[in-house]
Amino acid sequence: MRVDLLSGWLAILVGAIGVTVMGPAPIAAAEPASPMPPLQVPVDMADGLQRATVVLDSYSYTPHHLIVRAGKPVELLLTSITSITPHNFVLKDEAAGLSIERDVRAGKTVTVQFTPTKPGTYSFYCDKKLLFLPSHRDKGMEGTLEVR
Ligand SMILES: [Cu+2]
Repeated sequence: MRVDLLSGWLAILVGAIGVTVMGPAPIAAAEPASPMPPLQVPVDMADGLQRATVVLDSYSYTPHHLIVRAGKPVELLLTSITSITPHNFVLKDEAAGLSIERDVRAGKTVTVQFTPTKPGTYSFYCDKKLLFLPSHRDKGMEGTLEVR
């Protein structure tokens, strides 16, 4: 009886080790798939504008992190690639003098110009939503404007 009991425990032990060895490797905090690096917005030599195109999709901005210089005008071409869903671009920070809210209908491109004066990190986002549903911002449609 004692031998049976012992071999039973051994079987369980071996089984447990087997599972540990054979099981899938533990996945440590999965990183997001190839995150896009911040875009240092180039200055157009012809007109001095810091110009970039930002693609709006459901529910994202690409690139979602832009770096610009303070005191120089910025021009963003907001290009929607959706076929139905309207989006917008909201960038507001009273202390920094930023107050932009522009609708971007499906498939359209609109241009916004502004001159950031105060270095800092500001969020832009889409606040569109359907009744009772989370806003697009809640679904991840958000980005960062870094003013240096
Ligand atoms: Cu949206």
